[in-house]
Amino acid sequence: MIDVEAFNRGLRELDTLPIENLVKEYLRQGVPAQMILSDGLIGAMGIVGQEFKAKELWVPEILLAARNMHKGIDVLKPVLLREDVPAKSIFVIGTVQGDIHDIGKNIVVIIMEAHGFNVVDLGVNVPTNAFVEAVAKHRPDIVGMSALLTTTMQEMKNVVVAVRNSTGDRAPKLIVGGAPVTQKFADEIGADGYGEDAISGVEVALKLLENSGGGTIS
Ligand code: B12
Repeated sequence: MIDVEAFNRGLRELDTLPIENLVKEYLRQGVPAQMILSDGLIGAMGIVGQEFKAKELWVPEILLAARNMHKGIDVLKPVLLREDVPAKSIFVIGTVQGDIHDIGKNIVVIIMEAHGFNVVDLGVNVPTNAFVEAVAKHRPDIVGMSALLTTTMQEMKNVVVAVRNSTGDRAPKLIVGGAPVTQKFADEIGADGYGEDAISGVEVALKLLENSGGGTIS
C-alpha cells in the first residue's frame, strides 16, 4: 500500500517539498498516520541506513535524509497527536551523552505525547547529571534513554545507577531503546523496560505504570 521507494527518493531530495507533499498525499488518501510513519518514513530511513553501512552514502547525504525525515514527521505530528488523551504521567527522555542521533527519540516523543504522556525532552548528548537533575525537577514516572551507538549505549547504565542513587525507593521506571539496544542489554544494566520501537516503548511504559499503580510521583 505504501511505496517505500517514493519515500526513499524523498529523503534524498535537496528540497523538502517532495517528502512533505508525499506525506500529505498519503494523508489525503486516508492512510493512517501511524502507517505512513512506520512503513513510509521509517522504512525509507532503514534503506538509507543500509547504504550508509555499506559506505554507499556519506554523512552529508545522511544529514539531508535526517532533515527531510524531520520535515515529514512535522507534517504527520498534528495528525498523530489528534488522539487527544488527557495528560497523565510525566515522561522524561534524552539521547545519552556522546550521541547526537535524535530521529528515533523524536518519534518516541511524538508517540508518547499521542498517548497522553506529558513529555520533557532533554535533547541529545545528555550527560548523566542532566538526567538526574531533570528527575529531581520534574519527578517523572518514566525516564527514557536513547542511544544509537554501541559505544554510547554503555552510558545508559550510568544513568540507571545515578537516577536510582538519587531517588532511592521513589525511583522512576527507566526504559531504554535505540537500534543497538536489546532486551538482553536492558536486563544486564538493570533497566525496567526496553522498547524495540516507539509503539512497543509506549506499551512497555503503560505496563510499567499499571504494575506500579499509575499516577505521578509526588
Ligand atoms: C541518521 C544517522 C546519523 C545522523 C543523525 C542525525 C540525527 N539528527 O539523528 C548523523 C549523520 C549525524 C550520524 C552521525 C553518526 N553516526 Co549515524 N546513523 C544514522 C542512521 C543512518 C539512521 C539512524 C536513524 O535515525 N534511524 C531511524 C530511526 C527511526 O530509528 P532508531 O533511531 O533506531 O529509533 C527507533 C527505535 O530504535 C526506537 N527507539 C529509539 N530510541 C528509543 C528510546 C526509547 C526509550 C524507546 C522505548 C525506543 C527507542 O524507536 C525508534 C522509532 O521506532 C544509522 C543507521 C541505522 N540503521 O540505524 C546510523 C548509525 C547509527 N550511525 C553510525 C555511526 C558510526 C555514526 C557516526 C560515528 C559517524 C561518523 N563517523 O561520524 C556519527 C556519530 C555522531 C554522534 N556522536 O552521535 C552507526 C553506528 C555503529 C555502531 N555500531 O555504533 C550506524 C548504525 C550506521 C552504521 N551501520 O555504520 N548518523
